[in-house]
Amino acid sequence: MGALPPFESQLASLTLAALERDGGRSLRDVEADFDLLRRAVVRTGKAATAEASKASSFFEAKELMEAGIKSVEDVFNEQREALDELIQTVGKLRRLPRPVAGEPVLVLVGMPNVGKSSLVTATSTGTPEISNYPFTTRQLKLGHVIGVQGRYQVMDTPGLLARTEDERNPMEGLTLAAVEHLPSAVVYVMDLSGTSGAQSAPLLQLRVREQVRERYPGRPWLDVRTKADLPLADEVLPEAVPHGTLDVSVIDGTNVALLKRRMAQLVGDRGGS
Ligand SMILES: Nc1nc2c(ncn2[C@@H]2O[C@H](COP(=O)(O)OP(=O)(O)OP(=O)(O)O)[C@@H](O)[C@H]2O)c(=O)[nH]1
Ligand SMILES: [Mg+2]
Repeated sequence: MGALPPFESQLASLTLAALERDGGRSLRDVEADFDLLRRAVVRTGKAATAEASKASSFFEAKELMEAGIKSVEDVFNEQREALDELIQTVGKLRRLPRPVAGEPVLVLVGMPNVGKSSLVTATSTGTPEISNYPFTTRQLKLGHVIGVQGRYQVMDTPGLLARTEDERNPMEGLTLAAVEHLPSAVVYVMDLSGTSGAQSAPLLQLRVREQVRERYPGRPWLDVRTKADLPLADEVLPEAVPHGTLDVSVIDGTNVALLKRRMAQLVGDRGGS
């Protein structure tokens, strides 16, 4: 998979690992079986050609050729399962939803339960085609939006947790791979009301924001505080809220229209990064 672009390569690895986990065979084994089939076909063909070249008459050569073709067919049919299995595995990879090459991707990054998916629903023009990836119950979703300045894609990601890079699970890795490798802009989604659960406590969300921001300093970035219909949690001092954060609520509609415009601007204004 070395020939694939980095994001697609990571997507393929995750999917293959998931197929194996679900009782399928590894791509390496499927490829090894197919290689055995290929070698057997070539070997049989060569042997038949060598036999036919010894023929002393046209008719004998023709008979040997027909027998040779039959033996190649027999070898192929004996092991054709290996080819079917390879075709099936390739088909699964082909059907994976992939971001459209070159089209900007707006990645919603944030901790679990902070309101990322609600924002996607509230800001999408029409119904985005949401495609689910098969490797997890926590899905990475990709929707297409027709914005004022053209098409762009919205990636609704499962939450990032507060932990070091080496502790991250594959889904978190894929979210970050999207930010790193795709022509992306980041909407960092925070719920500072303290109602997203202990795992997504406001101060942890601010810490994860710093971590991701430092890692991708060049990405176009928008900070959004969701659930703005609720007050800030006691532990969050107003000055701790990042400068320029947009307060949004999907419950009372606060700044939803403005957010749509800011999102479109963000993908239109990628500065080639
Ligand atoms: N009060 C209030 N609740 C909200 C708002 N937006 C989302 N919620 C609630 O917050 C909860 C989580 O919202 P989701 O949009 O599923 O959050 P998420 O970040 O996609 O969650 P995961 O995908 O599980 O990480 C839901 O119960 C929503 O109803 C808001 O603006 N105000
Ligand atoms: Mg969600």
